[in-house]
Amino acid sequence: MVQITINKQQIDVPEGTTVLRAAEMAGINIPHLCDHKELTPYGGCRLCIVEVQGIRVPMASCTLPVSNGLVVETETEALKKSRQFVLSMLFSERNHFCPFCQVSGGDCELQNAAYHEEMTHWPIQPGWSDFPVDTSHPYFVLDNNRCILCRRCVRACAEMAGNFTLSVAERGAKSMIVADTDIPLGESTCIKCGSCVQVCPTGALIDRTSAYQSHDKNLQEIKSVCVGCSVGCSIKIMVRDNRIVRIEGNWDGAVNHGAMCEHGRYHESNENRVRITTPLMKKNGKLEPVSWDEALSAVQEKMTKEGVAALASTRLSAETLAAFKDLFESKLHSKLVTSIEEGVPTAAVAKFAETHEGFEGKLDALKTADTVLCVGANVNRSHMVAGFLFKRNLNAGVNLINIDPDETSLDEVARVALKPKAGSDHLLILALQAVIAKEELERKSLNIKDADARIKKAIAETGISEADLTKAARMLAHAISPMIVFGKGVTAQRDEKLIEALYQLAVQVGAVDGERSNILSLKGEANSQSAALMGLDQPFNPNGEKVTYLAVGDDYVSKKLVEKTSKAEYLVVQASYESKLTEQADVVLPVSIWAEQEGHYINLDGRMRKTEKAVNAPENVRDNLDVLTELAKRMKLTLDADWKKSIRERKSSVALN
Ligand SMILES: Nc1nc2c(c(=O)[nH]1)N[C@H]1C(S)=C(S)[C@@H](COP(=O)(O)OP(=O)(O)OC[C@H]3O[C@@H](n4cnc5c(=O)[nH]c(N)nc54)[C@H](O)[C@@H]3O)O[C@H]1N2
Ligand SMILES: Nc1nc2c(c(=O)[nH]1)N[C@H]1C(S)=C(S)[C@@H](COP(=O)(O)OP(=O)(O)OC[C@H]3O[C@@H](n4cnc5c(=O)[nH]c(N)nc54)[C@H](O)[C@@H]3O)O[C@H]1N2
Ligand code: SF4
Ligand code: SF4
Ligand code: SF4
Ligand code: FES
Ligand SMILES: [Mo]
Repeated sequence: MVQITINKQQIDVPEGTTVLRAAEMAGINIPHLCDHKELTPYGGCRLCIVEVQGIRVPMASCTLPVSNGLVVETETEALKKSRQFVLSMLFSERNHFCPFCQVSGGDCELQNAAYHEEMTHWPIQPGWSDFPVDTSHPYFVLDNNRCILCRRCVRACAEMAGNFTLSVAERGAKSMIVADTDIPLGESTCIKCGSCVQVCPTGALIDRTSAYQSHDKNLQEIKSVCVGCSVGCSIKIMVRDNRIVRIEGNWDGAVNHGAMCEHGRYHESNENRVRITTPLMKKNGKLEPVSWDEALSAVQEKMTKEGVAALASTRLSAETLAAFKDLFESKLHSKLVTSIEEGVPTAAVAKFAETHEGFEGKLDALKTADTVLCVGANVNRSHMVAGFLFKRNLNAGVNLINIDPDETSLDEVARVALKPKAGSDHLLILALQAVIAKEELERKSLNIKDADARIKKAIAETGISEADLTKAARMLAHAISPMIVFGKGVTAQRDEKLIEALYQLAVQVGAVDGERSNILSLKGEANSQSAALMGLDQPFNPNGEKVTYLAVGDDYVSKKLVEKTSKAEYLVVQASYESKLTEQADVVLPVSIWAEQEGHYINLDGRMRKTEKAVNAPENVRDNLDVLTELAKRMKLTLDADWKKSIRERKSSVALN
């Protein structure tokens, strides 16, 4: 700890803290623009200047590390004058005619800083010239005329998203934010995560969908968790008049620290499917609106008499999944009770966990890994924020080894891309182990006796050359902090032995060692892990049962599911949106979407968190859990499942916390 004095207040802060952050810890706000707590200090705007005893010139506090006995003043008359000058320069350089700007009036950090310094105008002639406005991006506009060159966006793109799309072109007053080699943003390598927009302190990066809709102070801010995938990013849902205006990453989120992906930030709030707003029943071959009473009576009558095959979405809350399991499995004794994922991303891992409880590690390990082995997981498409965690370090020398039969965009950033024949992963992993053993690079010996045979077999059957195999094996074995992640390319093989081989490889190279457990499967949807723990992971083959009950909620449905249920004798679909599935249903029960309900979720590395209700559902739409409870009640059944108990029925592959 280091002791410093800020505005006569003595405080103890950890070594390495900047004066700006130290002041913040003591509740003292030093005005700043280019600095952001989740980004590397840059020291460009000079607004954060402070007076340091013994030093003649003011110092930028955002790049000044604390040292013992440092005495700092943050609010003197001289500093105020200097800050007014700094701001005057910024305002006069480009077009800052605030009344025309969407962030003016509360959402602009530049304007707010000026008010803080009690400025009403700036005394310098504006001398701006025209800068380009880039409107080519689907989600935001870049207006360089409002840019103050703080480079927060450049740093966010690199340090949050690991995407390195943005940079500064030209020099001095002509400097400009550009994408790639100065091409339109909409045609660039941008992956549309929106991190740059979230950090921009001015109106230079403007969100298209929420522009001119309201100032932040008039928006309700509901802290919740994204249900876009199993990463489970912490979010803030910004709401006005029962409508989601915008979704932002929560800076305090333990998983994502503010970052989000396109799917979570934009898709989850900009829905274009058609909402179902009333119960429907098939009459003379056509779906017609009916009352809840009529719909539920019809369903209840069928379910009491006939066997039911039941399937639930893994986007539903743990409370709903537990009630679903209780109703169909415990109370109605249905033979087939499963989830929409059919255990494809989880069943093999859950099986392995029976003998290796809690063998999986935490996402955070990706942030410090020096070598990442990615097997059958396209983190450029699914679980994007998990990908961000190591892609940010690519420029710092992190090695990526990607194993995927298909060419994917992940190959572009991989040091080694192995393209084995689909389904040959087991042979390949065994061969990687063999090479590491043969070259005596093992951290822990696996006592491999058949190394040569393994290598020979893999070369013959996976299509991987000996040179590539050796290169990948050496890279992984030489890592100081290796991490293995795997996805559906692996788990869809439903082979517990393949999971075991990956685990052994992790042990062999020191990714798993004592407390360290740097191996992680990425799982599927938001509540993939809850469904797995409740044993909702059987393949869905509903032949034989008379009634099929699909609680899909607001999930997308695959063609496969539509086909599998096309011959159902009696099909009940509990859904929020119209689809081919609801078209073929006998009864459709309209239910709330993710933002209209609350409940618990377990993310891919075992974090248990609650999502909050942010908006009200349409009038005649009911909560997913309520529909199941009501159905049970009509059948004189009482649902008594406790989700916290239901998730303890099996050993978990990840530690729950
Ligand atoms: N944005 C977004 N995120 C999502 C989803 C979404 O729809 N959108 N969906 C969620 C869901 S439901 C799921 S299940 C997960 C899926 O997430 P992942 O588990 O990452 O699955 P995929 O993205 O399909 O990537 C699987 C990769 O495995 C490769 N592969 C196929 N066969 C083999 C093989 O035999 N061996 C190896 N090594 N690789 C193989 C495929 O080419 C593909 O690139 O993502 C979740 N996350
Ligand atoms: N054999 C086999 N069976 C499986 C799986 C498998 O890999 N193999 N996977 C299992 C898993 S993990 C799951 S989740 C299920 C369903 O998994 P899949 O069968 O893989 O279905 P999806 O591709 O996730 O999505 C269903 C449909 O919704 C559409 N869709 C998804 N997201 C969007 C979107 O954001 N916008 C629009 N407009 N359309 C979208 C897709 O185009 C697709 O047609 O199947 C499970 N069953
Ligand atoms: S949206 Fe994301 S990837 Fe695109 S420029 Fe902004 S930070 Fe970079
Ligand atoms: S676009 Fe915004 S975040 Fe980027 S440099 Fe300009 S003002 Fe800063
Ligand atoms: S990574 Fe997953 S949880 Fe995070 S924002 Fe994207 S979809 Fe949502
Ligand atoms: S905040 Fe310190 S120089 Fe910009
Ligand atoms: Mo999935």
